[in-house]
Amino acid sequence: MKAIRAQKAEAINHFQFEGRLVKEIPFGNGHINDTFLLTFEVKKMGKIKAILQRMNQNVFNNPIELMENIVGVTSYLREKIIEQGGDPERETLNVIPATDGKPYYKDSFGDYWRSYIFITDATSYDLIEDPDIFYESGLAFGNFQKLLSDYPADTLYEVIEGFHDTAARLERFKKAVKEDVMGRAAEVQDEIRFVLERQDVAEFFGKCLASGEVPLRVTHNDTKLNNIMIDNKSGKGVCVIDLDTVMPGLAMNDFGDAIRFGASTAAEDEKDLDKVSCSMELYELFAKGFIEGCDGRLTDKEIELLPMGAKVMTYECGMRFLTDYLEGDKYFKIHRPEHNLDRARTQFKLVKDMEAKWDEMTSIVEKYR
Ligand code: ADP
Ligand code: GN1
Ligand code: MG
Repeated sequence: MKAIRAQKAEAINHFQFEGRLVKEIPFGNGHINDTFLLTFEVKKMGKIKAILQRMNQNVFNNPIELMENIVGVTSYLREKIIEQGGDPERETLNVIPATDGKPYYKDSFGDYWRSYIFITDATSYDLIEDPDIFYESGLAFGNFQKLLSDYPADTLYEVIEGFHDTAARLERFKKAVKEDVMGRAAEVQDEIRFVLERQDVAEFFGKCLASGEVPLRVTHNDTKLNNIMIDNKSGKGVCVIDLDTVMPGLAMNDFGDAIRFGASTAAEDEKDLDKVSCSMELYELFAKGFIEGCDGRLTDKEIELLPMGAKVMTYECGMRFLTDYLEGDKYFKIHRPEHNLDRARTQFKLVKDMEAKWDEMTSIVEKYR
């Protein structure tokens, strides 16, 4: 963990925490931020947990705007949850303010930190253990989109420009191949060819948007399975987390990003590609949950294009991992030298598998129209 001790201790002293800090551990498997679980002992009240994160400034170059987005969205969700008789402390993220009242703290090294109430009695999964959990996460991600369907999209900052502009990402990829700063391109020629042969996939949604066939909505944009907390008792999706990339986007991409991660039969970084495939059973469960969760808001065209969302997001993510490998692993956290390459390979294996299962993928979503 790169966050240095002094920096973290400084941050901890600048949030509105109560009680005595009794434990702090690195937490979760996110690829972007440095996440810690803090435990405080509050007099006779016992132990209370909080999440502390050092935001990744390499990825998010305007953390203040990012936190403005998050405060806006979570306050809005809080109201909706209260209206519906839900529990606003568990069903949305809640920002714990810094001692000066701001939703972040800038430390003396220039890094930005934030804190959230810890969502208790819930788990974020990296692999599906019980298939029903994937149905429940589809329902919750669909419902998230429904809850935000009237959110004023023009108040949201674009925290990462062109985040799911796959065609623009393809151009950046080509540049990385050409510049080849690490001298790694020669050994990954097959993977590079795989990306370049599918230029049409990269351009697909840009064209749909330009022709007005599909609407921009307020979407999550990072719907992977470990960005949802599943209640330990009921097995239901309790809270959608990791709201860094909530921005105007496409419903198909929220569907697709969840499929590329959660419907895979193996981990995102599995080295044995024989283990990697897109499970049609899991795909169907998520599709059913997501369409139900959106509750009639998706147009027929959007439903028809859900399988394309899965293919585009998987292709895009593979291309992003490969770009990062070529650029010297500057974006995603890695835990071994060829980690990003292994990740890229699983994504391309999944794209190939989806291409083979295309008819089945399209007929499954038709059932839920
Ligand atoms: P990253 O952008 O690095 O993925 P996340 O915000 O997704 O960061 O946090 C990383 C992990 O920390 C999540 O996958 C989840 O396991 C855990 N986590 C984050 N926020 C909370 C929270 N409020 N309550 C419980 N666990 C959380
Ligand atoms: C990152 O933050 P995390 O780990 O939930 C990334 C996603 C990728 C994903 C691949 C802000 O998600 O876009 O799809 O890794 N988030 C950002 O696992 O780039
Ligand atoms: Mg995350």
